[in-house]
Amino acid sequence: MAERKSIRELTDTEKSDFISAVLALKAEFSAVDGLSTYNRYVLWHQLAMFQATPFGNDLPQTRRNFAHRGPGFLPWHREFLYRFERDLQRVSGSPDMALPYWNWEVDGEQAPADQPIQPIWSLIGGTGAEVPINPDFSIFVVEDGPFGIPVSELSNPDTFRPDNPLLTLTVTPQMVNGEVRVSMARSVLMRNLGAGTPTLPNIAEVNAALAIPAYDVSPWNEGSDLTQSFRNALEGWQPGWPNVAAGSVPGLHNRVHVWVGGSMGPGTSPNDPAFFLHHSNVDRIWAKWAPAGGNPAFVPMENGPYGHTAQDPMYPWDGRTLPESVTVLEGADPKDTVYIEPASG
Ligand SMILES: [Cu+2]
Repeated sequence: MAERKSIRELTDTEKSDFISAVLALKAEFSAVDGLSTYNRYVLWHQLAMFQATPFGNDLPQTRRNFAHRGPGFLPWHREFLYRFERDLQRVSGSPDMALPYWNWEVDGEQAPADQPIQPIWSLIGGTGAEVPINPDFSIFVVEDGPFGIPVSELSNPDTFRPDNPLLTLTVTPQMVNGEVRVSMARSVLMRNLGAGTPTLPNIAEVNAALAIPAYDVSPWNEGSDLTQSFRNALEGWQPGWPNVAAGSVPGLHNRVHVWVGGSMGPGTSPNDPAFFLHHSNVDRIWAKWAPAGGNPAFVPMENGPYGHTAQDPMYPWDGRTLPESVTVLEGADPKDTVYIEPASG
């Protein structure tokens, strides 16, 4: 059983065990292709995000892909986290180790200037240091915490040896004759907290999503009606919702990615361990949601987009890309996950 707790409520031992297990996955390199177990999650997320469904040869920038912009968004990430958590348990030798969750809606109640100094950032390192690349462009390199690399080390060639577990993965996929080709490179963890959008979602916004009676609705994409699509509200493709006055800010889950910035922006966002803590909270919100008005817990049961319909296998666990097969409904199953709500707030 995996009892997922708020990062605010972990004991010091639970914190250090969790960080050690993540570092162990980053340091566990495949003898076949040199990828670490951790970076393989980065690769699969990027490849799932790169492929449009229904299939197409162009980048699915504004289209449903195998893991986002459709009803499969929540089941896909639930399966992804479940597998990551099993790997944490394996490397740590602790069968009860659980992924913590970052309840960012509590941080979203703080003044914007205080949001980047909440407990998560003392656990996994904070915002990055500015490194100008040219007069118009800077990167923000995380220097502190267990996953940081000091800027002074960036000029040291040893830093970029492929066996440095702290290096992040850059993945550039391309469609060549209907097949995905991938080139990979190494980078460092980057964050620019609060720069992309000034505040995290707050409790009222989460509650507004929880009040939506149905799981999802046709056309099963980023345009699904927010009075009928809990999934779309939580994923966050409709700017400003539920505060129309907020204008162009992205919605709940998406806003957290944008607010963290840096490595959390592109399809390789699992590079930042914040990804797993963020998605654990997204999954917790889903676990709290209950359909109302006689709506089923998951739709569509049939005739929906491939990879997003109940009995479809999910990429890459489709029996072809990887040998195992996991359907959307199997992904949606909470399995042994239990969320422990914080004692206060
Ligand atoms: Cu994702």
